[in-house]
Amino acid sequence: MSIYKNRVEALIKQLPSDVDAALVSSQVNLYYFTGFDCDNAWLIADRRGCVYITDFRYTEAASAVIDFCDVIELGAKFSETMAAIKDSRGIDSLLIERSRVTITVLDKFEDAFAPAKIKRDSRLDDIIKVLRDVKSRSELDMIKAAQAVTEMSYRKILEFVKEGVSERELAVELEYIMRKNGAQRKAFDFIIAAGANGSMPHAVPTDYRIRKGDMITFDIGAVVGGYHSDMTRTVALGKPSDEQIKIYNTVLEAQMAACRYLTEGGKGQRECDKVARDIINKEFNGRFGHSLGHGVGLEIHETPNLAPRSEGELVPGNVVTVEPGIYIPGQCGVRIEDMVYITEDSAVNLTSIEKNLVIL
Ligand SMILES: [Mn+2]
Repeated sequence: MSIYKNRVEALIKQLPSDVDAALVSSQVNLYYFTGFDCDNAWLIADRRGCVYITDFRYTEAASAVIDFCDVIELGAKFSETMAAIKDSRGIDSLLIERSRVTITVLDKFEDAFAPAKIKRDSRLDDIIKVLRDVKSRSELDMIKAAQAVTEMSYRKILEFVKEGVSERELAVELEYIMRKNGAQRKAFDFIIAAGANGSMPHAVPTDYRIRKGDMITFDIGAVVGGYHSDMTRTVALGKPSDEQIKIYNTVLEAQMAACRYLTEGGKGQRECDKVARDIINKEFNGRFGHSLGHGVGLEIHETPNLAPRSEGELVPGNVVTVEPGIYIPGQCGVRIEDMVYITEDSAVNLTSIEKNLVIL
């Protein structure tokens, strides 16, 4: 597929002049550059092109998918295979993915490629990040497909929300529904938190049984074609208290204001976070303790971030979440999260589930 060849060429074009090659070894980035998912492979890209190395278990399948470079089978010794490639391509220095390589693996690379110099800086991570942050049309379509599965499944799971059902039962049922609706897998361990558990932003579903008067937060997502979706909704079972309604409407106001900032063409990452945070802090100071949003794509959490310390600007093609929350320890929590696609002078909300408080 030429999209993968184009991605590798974009990487090669950005190789710094003081290095001969890039060594991609993480599963997620190998998938990004080849379209082949493999947990034991390496892509070496230099100014002459690239070569993909994997072991016997995957060579046939990899060769069928990767049509723009040679697929080499790893020999009995990792270091011998790599040394032969280094010699034949004349590689004297190479970049690695600093943020993804363990010290054990680094030692293995240094041994296999000696005397070539392994550069330990983060330039390769930075190049790949910039490429991956901008979603192509086909990537956006995958994210939309993942969100469609999430929304279909969410509508279905609401039918199961009754007094006495546990968070865990809902989580298990939801995963089953999602898989039946076409999800490759769930995007992350669902957060389904009822009543007081809702005050923990990353609560793990428990055996707690839902009661009348609880608010229930669903933070859920699916994976389709390697791409993730991410959505949060909070609903009430039975009549909520005035305080719960006030908390909900404050989060909603903050969430919609941040979305409006983006649709009006705002690009500041810190500024977007601030729009939502200021609204919440006026009434519930300090109860919104995490950042506003994050990038979504081949991973559930990627750059760019919308946070108080973010420094950059969003660019067209970014997909970010907008997910403010209010958390009152021991009482309740509310979070509302949409995924938003950034365009030249606006933004498109990829989430279409109702945001006003739903009372079941
Ligand atoms: Mn999220």
